Parts: sequence; C-alpha cells; structure tokens
Amino acid sequence: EGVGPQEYTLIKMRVQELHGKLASLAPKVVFLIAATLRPETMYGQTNCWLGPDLNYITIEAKNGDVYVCTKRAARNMAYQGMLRVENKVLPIVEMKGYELMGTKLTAPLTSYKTIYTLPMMTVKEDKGTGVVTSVPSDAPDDFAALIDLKNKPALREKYGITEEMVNVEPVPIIDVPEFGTLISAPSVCQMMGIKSQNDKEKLVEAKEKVYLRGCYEGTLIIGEFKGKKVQEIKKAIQEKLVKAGEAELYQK
Ligand code: A2H
Repeated sequence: EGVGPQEYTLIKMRVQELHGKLASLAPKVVFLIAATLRPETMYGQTNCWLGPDLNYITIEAKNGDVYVCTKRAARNMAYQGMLRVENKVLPIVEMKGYELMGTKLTAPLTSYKTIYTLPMMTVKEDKGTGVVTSVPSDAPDDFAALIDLKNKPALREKYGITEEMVNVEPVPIIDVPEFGTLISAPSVCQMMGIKSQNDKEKLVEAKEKVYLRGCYEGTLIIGEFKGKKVQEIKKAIQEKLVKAGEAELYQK
C-alpha cells in the first residue's frame, strides 16, 4: 500500500430496481458506492465490478441514502462522519457479491443509461469500498475482466450474467499522444498479449503504463472539459460530482 491516506472519490451508482435482499429497503434510494482515483474517467463507465464471494452490507448515509459496500469501508465511513448513526429503523442487509450480480445501475457522466454489476475475481476486500467502477478504455484490469466475460459463456452462466449485460464497448474519453487514435487500455492489452484477468503480472505492467500516460499526458476528449489536460480538470470534475450529490470524498 502507498504512503499516507489515499483520497478516493466515491461514485454513487443508483440501483434502478430494488430486488431480492434489497427489496426491504424501499422506498429508500440505494447506491452501490465505487471508490476511484480517476473521477475524470467516469465518462467511460461501462459496468460495475463486485467480488462475487465478498460480503457486502447496507448502511445509511447522512443524507438518508442507502449505500452498499464492505463492512470495513462502512466502519471507515462511520469514523469519517459520513453515516447516520442514530438510525434504528433501517434494516441492515448483508449479502454476498454474487447475490447482486446483474443489478441495473444509473451512474454519473457515462453515456450508458444503464450499466450492470458484473463479477471480477480480483476485487479486494481491503481496498476502497469493495465496489469498483469499470472504465475499460483506461483501466487494463477493467478491460481484461470485461473480455473474460465476453469470451466465456460458462463464466457468465455461473453468475447469471446475460450477453446483453456485457454488450458494452470501451468509450474513447482520453487522448494520449503516444497511443495516437487508439484507446489506451485495449491497445496496451493487445500489444502485451493480455487475454484475461488471470494475466496478473502483465496487467501490473500494463496498468502502470496506461495510468501514468493517462494521468500526465492525457487530454479529455468528451464532456464539458473537452480539450483540457487531465491534470488540470481532475479536481474540478470531482467537485462537480460532489456538488451534484453524485459522489462523496473518502479517505483511506
Ligand atoms: B480506478 P489503489 Cl480508469 N479491488 O478507478 C481492486 N481494485 C480496486 C478496488 C478493490 N477493492 N477498489 C478500487 N479499485 C481500483 C478507475 C481507474 C482506476 C482507471 C484507471 C486506473 C485506476 C476505473 N476502474 O486505478 O491501489 C479502482 O480503479 C489504478 C490505480 O487504491 C481505483 O481507481 O491506488 C484503484 O483501483 C485504486 O487503487
């Protein structure tokens, strides 16, 4: 882990219909909250990752919204004064990631009206919130996990994922000079022969390459900050999301 506390942006991904274990929470508004270091990439969200075997809980935020995340993240949020602790009415629901697969979500900034929760085996219990937003254009991990689901019907079936749910493509959102018109994560994965989320060592290398280039040389090619350097507008996008009630800040 890095030095000192990491500041994440928690992206609020609204659950469109409350089914199964989440049904008892109605009429509350329920969000999966994804921790990201790259709020400026939210234009390219195509889906949301959960660890199928991780445990998730629901908690009530200060504003009355219900959040889904790991217990560990909930504890950290409580320390950071983000939760409504006096609440005694709300049932706390506990569930496994696999029970939430295929949930329809509404996420900020992305052009996809609905995105789905999908399984990723490398989601860590002890990082962020255990909920990860997927930007396959700019994150090799996300790209690799998405092609696994596209290529492996048995993997989809195991978690009740339909072809429609993975019928998404990386969205070009950031221009990196070195990659020309190519989208960074897919092209680096292809150049390095990465075919699956199991190619772990190669993915570490790919991630570093794409991350550094995107952050330091990238220019946004979509949205209201189009034409601006990623470095210059990262904070502005984060603030805009927070102001709109679509994100919160979280230290860990
Ligand atoms: B980032 P750090 Cl486009 N398990 O968001 C695995 N990965 C997790 C996680 C967990 N529990 N929680 C967060 N993450 C991911 C976007 C993104 C991210 C892009 C490019 C790079 C990138 C879209 N996914 O991260 O180890 C999240 O993915 C590269 C570092 O705490 C989060 O930001 O520094 C990042 O890892 C946090 O990683």
